[in-house]
Amino acid sequence: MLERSQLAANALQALHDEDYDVPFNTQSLNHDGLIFMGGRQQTSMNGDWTFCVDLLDTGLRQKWYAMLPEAPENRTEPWDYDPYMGETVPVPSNWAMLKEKWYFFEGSAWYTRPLDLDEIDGTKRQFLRFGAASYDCKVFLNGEFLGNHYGASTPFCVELTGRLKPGRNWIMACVNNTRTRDRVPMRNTDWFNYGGLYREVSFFETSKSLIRDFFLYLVPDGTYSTLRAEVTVDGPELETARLAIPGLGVTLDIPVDETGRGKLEFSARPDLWSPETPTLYDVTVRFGEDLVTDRVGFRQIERRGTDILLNGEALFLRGISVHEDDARLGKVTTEEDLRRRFADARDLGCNYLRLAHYPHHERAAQLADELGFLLWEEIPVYWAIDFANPATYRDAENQLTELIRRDRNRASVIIWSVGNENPDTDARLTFMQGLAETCKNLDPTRLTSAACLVNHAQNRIEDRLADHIDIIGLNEYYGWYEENFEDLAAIGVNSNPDRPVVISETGADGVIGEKGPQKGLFSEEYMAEVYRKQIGTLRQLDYVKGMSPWILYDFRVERRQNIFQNGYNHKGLIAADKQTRKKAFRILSDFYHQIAASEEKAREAS
Ligand code: GCB
Repeated sequence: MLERSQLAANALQALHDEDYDVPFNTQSLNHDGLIFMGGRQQTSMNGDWTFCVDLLDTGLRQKWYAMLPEAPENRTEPWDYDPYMGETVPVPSNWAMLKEKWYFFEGSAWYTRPLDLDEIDGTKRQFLRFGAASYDCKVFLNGEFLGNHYGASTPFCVELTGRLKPGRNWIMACVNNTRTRDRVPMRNTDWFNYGGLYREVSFFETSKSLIRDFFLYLVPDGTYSTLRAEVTVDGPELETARLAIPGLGVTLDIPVDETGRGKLEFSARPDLWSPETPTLYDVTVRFGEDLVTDRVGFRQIERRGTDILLNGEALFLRGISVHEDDARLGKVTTEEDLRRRFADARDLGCNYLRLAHYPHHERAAQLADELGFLLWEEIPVYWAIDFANPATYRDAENQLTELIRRDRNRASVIIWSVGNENPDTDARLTFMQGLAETCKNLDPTRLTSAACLVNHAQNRIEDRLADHIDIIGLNEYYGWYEENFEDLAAIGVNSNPDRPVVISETGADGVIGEKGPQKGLFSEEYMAEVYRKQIGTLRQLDYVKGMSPWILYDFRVERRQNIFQNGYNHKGLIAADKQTRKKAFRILSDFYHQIAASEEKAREAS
């Protein structure tokens, strides 16, 4: 911590230092530091944190993080912010949702709170875990910088071992949501730039030896009879980790090598997980004193020609896209919100959701596992990205790795998507190919996809990326952005994909209530008509193996400001109140229920 006399000198120096942030942009908090969390006891760090927005980055320049707590009357130098007093905000939250004057704020904000510990157990290791911080988060403990994380939607851990003292410790986080060219996403998106610590923060302890990573899956060889377990451990050397799956009568030792990795394949015949029978097995792994648990489903997803098969059976993905957005809470996700989301998807007749355009709260995939929904998960390689910049690639690959490591035990997740509507350049191809390979290296049990491009002159699907992914995602807005609806039928005829196509987006804005027009663009009626026509055309294309129209709920976005939009994208089948269903809801639900009924009939007949 800074001595008092240093503060004034530091304040002057800070006025002229334009490289003040360089030492902090380390990205040292990344996938390497992630820890498998299943079943771990955690102390919640949610609740009130003192808070201050800091447009000019005065805090980093003046080193606010190094100030000691002091009563104002005892301070001997003037100060621009006291992290230990003043306004508080709840964590998790997005500052835009807390005060009108913070609504459009983009920049740094400081969060401070105490961590009180009676004593420090020297036989243990201590960590903080942040569920997500948007976008850049620099973490400090008792005035010391511990590292920085990039990426708005994936978790990260910070090790505190050896740095804590008995009694009061201070945690500080500087969270910055500035949109810059080298980030993922870049500067322009069609969703609101919610800043803040908007997912749970927790403190936890482990033994010296710990399980960092655990991946358990059905080997996708078509026999449905082999499971593979992979662990990564760290800490004092032990030779084995013990795996138990009581429901399968499995208790086995996984040998661990000197690098801390272990892998084991064994025979088992689990009941298979599917949306109709979402069977999950309780699993535990012990490594020394460290114990983690999970609930894991086993299934095989594959593509064969233009088919997508789940457990050997061809299926149609009856989906809907969804953002993480709430009129009152912003990007903060609650259990109630997630359960409503799945209930609405169920009413719609869905067996599948596209979680757009970034990793959603980890609870989403846990619930999908339990309730029986298939998921597309995605990282925000969205629109313009600085594809030629190695730093951008590092960021994207790290976010992808964090997402995969967080969710790869979730049977519900069947697709990793590596990008959305990016221009077809060589740099983009190399970038996205690299990401698709990363998916396969980290996870042999899922398909890859991306929202690909159409050659509008020739009216056919054409994207060099398509050769490097399993499913061609297609965002098409015929009847909305693309006026000539007949072109969709032409694309259908002119395209001859060798792999399945999933319509990852389609739709139209429909504004309801007094402000909504009665007819024409932005009317509920027009939107319904687009759905009718889309369904009429798409149902005839035999290589279209699923769809996730845009979108379940209306969502907030800065760039849409016409008199009907008012800062919202109104393509939701349900309005922003998450209650009022528009006419198009019924049209899609009739279609999906029909498909489900005929699949059911076929199943009964076979
Ligand atoms: C798209 C984007 C999505 C937008 C949507 C729209 O193609 O992928 O993020 O929100 O269109 O409504 O324009």
